[in-house]
Amino acid sequence: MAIERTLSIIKPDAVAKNVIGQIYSRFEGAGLKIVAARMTQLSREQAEGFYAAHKERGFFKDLVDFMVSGPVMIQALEGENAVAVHRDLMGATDPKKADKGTIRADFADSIDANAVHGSDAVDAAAIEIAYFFSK
Ligand code: RTP
Ligand code: MG
Repeated sequence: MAIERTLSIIKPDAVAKNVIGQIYSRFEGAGLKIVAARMTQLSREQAEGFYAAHKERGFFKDLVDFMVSGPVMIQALEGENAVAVHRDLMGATDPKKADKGTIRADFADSIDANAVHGSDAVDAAAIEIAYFFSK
């Protein structure tokens, strides 16, 4: 089994709902270790840069507007198969389609306000972790 790192963001909706601790408990319960963490308010430039891969998508402006709408909690998580373990904890992008018991099913309201971000691959995770944290 590979020890991986992944980048997690608790988005403004979930921070506003005061469920950071409940989400952290799920990470810890799944064997993911929080190896770096920072609460911050993203600037538009930071949010646009972070989601640059989605720049041409119709939802890009809504996504950036949402990500700068309030503070976010950003963390790097480490553990066996961390990328996939974290994606499984998150559930599907659209909370209406997310499995019961996932973070998005339990805490998210819509495909825009969907509680959490998680890297989708190990190489993307390395880039995303470096975007927010120094070595
Ligand atoms: P994330 O990057 O935030 O972890 O989410 P994801 O991988 O599950 O979804 P992704 O395709 O990377 O999309 C990034 C975020 O954009 C919003 N989105 N809106 N209206 C739409 O069709 C739509 N599709 C995606 C979501 O908030 C999603 O988390
Ligand atoms: Mg994504």
